[in-house]
Amino acid sequence: MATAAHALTPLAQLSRAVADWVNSVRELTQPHAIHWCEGTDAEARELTAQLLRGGELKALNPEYFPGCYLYRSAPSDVARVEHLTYICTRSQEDAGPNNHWMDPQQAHAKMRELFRGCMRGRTLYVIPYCMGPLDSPLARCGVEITDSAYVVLNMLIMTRAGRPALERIARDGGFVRGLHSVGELDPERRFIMHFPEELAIESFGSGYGGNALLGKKCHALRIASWQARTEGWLAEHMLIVGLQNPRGETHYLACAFPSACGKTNLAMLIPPDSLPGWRTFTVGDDIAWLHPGDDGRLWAINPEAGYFGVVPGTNPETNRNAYEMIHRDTLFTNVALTADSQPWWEGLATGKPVLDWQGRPYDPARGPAAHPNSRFTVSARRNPGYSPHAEDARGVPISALVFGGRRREVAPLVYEARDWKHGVLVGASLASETTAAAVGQVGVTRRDPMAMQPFCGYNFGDYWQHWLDIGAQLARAPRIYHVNWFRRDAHGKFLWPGYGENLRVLAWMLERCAGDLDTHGLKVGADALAALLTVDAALWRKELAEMREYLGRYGSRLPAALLAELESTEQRLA
Ligand code: OXD
Ligand code: MN
Repeated sequence: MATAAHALTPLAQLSRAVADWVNSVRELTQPHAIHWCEGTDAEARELTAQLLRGGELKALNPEYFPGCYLYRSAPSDVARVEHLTYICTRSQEDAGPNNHWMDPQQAHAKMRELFRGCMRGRTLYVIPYCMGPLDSPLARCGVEITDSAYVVLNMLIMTRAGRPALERIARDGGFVRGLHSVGELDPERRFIMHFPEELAIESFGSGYGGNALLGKKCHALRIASWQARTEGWLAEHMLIVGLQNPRGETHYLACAFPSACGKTNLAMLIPPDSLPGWRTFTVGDDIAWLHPGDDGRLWAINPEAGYFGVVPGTNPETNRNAYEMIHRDTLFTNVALTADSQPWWEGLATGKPVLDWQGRPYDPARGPAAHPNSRFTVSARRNPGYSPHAEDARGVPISALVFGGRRREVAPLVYEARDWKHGVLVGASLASETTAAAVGQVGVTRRDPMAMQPFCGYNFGDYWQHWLDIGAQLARAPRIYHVNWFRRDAHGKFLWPGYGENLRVLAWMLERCAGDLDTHGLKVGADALAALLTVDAALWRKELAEMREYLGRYGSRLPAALLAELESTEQRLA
């Protein structure tokens, strides 16, 4: 940096609004010190050293994993907690049947009691951050206050955090206020509250991922979805990937899948040898902010700057780029360890765990060595496939939107929606088997419209209407598809190889006018392919009946156009 540190305005003086808020939080929480995050590498090194001294971080084998650390969360704090996550709007109807709701005054009162004095003896960290490229008009800023240095380290990777973000806040004025404390990590005193009308988040009692890194799910999805409706855009649980065909043309796809259904792998997909001439580029792996452009197309930015990915299953075959990326400058949470301090997880062909994710001698009788929801946090810039347009201020133009769930049956490998309106119905019909990303039973099928069930900050009825309104503005709307990589045969075996081969399906979408799915060199039998593409009319009639029942829950908030779309689909199937 050209400017000497002493010449810089102290962070606490950059924005009056932020400083006033920090002061009021200081009075409430009573920390012994306040640290304003500059966002420099030196600061990250200092915080890392401090956590190493305190034993909260463990350095991994520097020969094979330079700059990598292991963090172990409390065993009762390993996933998002949807049952403790609330949307606090003045009217319960605005939160909708898709959210847990609490009256904002009651929620503030409850949280005030939890936060009162909770940072005694601790440091209060102020993290100004920007979601999206710092110079992008589509980006939005926030400030997270937390008492966890581990959270700070994650936020420094996952967002554009520090002085430049605070400078932007000082210029723009508005920011999302996120207050977080790990509290006592007591599941009985854990709440993740959102106040969309106030652009505020209050999270207490968890230090884990989406509950604590407030820029991610809390801000970039729940609060942003509300903000997006007010401002005329969409905040979605979607990866963004660029595909370059052998003719050298690049198209971008945004794909919505529920948690732990392979978004990170798809975002970093490497073309199989059987599809020569194709290249792929990652723009984002989890969240897309989509804006109608002046040219009638839909443009997308990735609000995040890093990946908070599920570790188990990551290997050179499933995701070579992620596998290589996480060998340097990566924060691991809840993985196992080998005898020579290398991280270990299920799905690795080499190495042997000696300590499990809780630091106990590994005993297979106690379950997997790495927690199924163990994570890596790594900067997007370390991705060898990072798109040269990922930092473009106006984003990238989207040619197709893809919805997908984890379904053993019903949903075929791929189908295309007839138009935008039908596509909204397809997205609204998304259902998927639950995974370890959230606390609760794994493997039960649940409705997960647009993969946003845990993340939409308002009534789904209003949200679908907003989708319909956005579509009406787009002269060149993306086509909409549905995929299912997870269909199984009668013996429970996956029918589709997935991973790199998924490119065939994406390529088909982009080249659809030109012909059939390219199956050249694909090791999938004709019968399996037929099974993958079947639409069983009886199963579908059942599916539509369930869908009608589900949509009915939204009562008067359900857009009439969506119901009409369902009815015409029913008629086509009859
Ligand atoms: C995530 C999730 O962590 O969706 O991305 O749970
Ligand atoms: Mn996600």
